[in-house]
Amino acid sequence: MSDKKDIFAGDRDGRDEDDGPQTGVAQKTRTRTKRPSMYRVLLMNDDYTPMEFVVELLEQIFHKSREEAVAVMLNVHQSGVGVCGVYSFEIAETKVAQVASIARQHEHPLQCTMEKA
Ligand code: TYC
Repeated sequence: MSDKKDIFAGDRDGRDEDDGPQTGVAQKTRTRTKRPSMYRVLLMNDDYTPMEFVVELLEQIFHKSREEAVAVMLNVHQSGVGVCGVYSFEIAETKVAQVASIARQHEHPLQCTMEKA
């Protein structure tokens, strides 16, 4: 090597070496995931909607077996209200809207609502 001064002496890789401690606050952000709130979808009794219509709706929209659908329908018929299922907000909202739409198409007064579980 020549006698010129080597300006990179001791720091060829550019990494922090012995210039004292690196300072700062070590930070790590924690992403908090929340479980979604759940909602009960409720069916109301009325005097006009046919039992068979309610049973078919419970099979089609709420994926109940025939036996479960009959049991839920009879429970609503006898007690005035019953739970069709428990879902996340968006799914519950969609089910309520589907029931309202089908009931309206058939001109039945069937009412369906949702409440926080
Ligand atoms: N009460 C209705 C009838 O006697 C049947 C019915 C059941 C209606 C459940 C609505 O959510 C309901 N035809």
